[in-house]
Amino acid sequence: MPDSRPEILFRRHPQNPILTAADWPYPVNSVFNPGAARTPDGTTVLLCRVEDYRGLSHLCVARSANGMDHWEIDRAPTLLPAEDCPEEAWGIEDPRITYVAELERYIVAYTSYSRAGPGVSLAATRDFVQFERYGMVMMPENKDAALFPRRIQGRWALIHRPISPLGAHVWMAYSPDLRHWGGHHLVLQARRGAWWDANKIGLSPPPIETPEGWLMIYHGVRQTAAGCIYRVGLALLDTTNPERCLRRGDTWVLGPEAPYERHGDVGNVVFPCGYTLSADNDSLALYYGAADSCIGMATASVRALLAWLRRHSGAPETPAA
Ligand code: BMA
Repeated sequence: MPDSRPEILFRRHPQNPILTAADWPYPVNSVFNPGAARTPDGTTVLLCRVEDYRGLSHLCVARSANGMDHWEIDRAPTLLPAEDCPEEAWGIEDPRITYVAELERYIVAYTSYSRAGPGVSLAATRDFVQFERYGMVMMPENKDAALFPRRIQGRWALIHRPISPLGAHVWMAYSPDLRHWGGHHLVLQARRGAWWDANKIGLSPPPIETPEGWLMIYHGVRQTAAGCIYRVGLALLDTTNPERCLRRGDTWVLGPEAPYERHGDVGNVVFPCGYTLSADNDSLALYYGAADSCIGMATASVRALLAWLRRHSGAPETPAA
């Protein structure tokens, strides 16, 4: 049994929330769940989910030299749902960005909200201005996807979260060309019962490659009589076979505590979709949606997260498909 409050691994930026709807150059209801990347000149790019006054979302870029303030926000939506695309009829949401050196492109995995429910789509970009769409690659109901930054045993690998009769668990799929996907494999399951991650889990930002394996920051949902609570936990996946979970933390490591996380359009939600990593490969800036209303940032040390996982993981539950 954990003998104390969870250790503080993530430190919220003192100016949180770092971005809100009031910062936007055009009228929007809310800005949240941003994907993140750092471009070669050191600029932090956030690809933010922006919800308009119809309730539909699109994506909009905010750029900052230090990743904390003085954001330059595109004057108009950067990526709108495609007009001729029924898969995006109800908007596009929750982007995760992976830089793929082999392709010299960022691959964005995002939720396409179709009338049949949410699915996963991919798009490629070099500059966050022009995007090449690959279309929907995971049929509804599916979300919380991100591409690994390099091929695993010759194939592209994607983490995704289908809703299946088994529940809302984390899976992997593989592709030779980013367009055709298969080889689905269950990786990590929601824990059921009273656990903080009992009812649904899903990848948060893309997996982080470390000397010990792929560090996976994931969100867990617990349904309560008062609604859902979205919190964040850690797992470690094997480097060469990421279907294998090596460690899984027992407690959450970030949960809704600050007023902007507890109150908003959907209260009690922290929902990271992106991070940037400093040149030392240790200092992590995590960008997250707070209460489906605004954007927060929290910093952590990758080494400290790995050390915590070594101390705090029970045996990972073996997925039984
Ligand atoms: C999830 C996603 C997120 C959202 C969260 C809380 O299912 O749709 O976009 O932030 O719910 O509402």
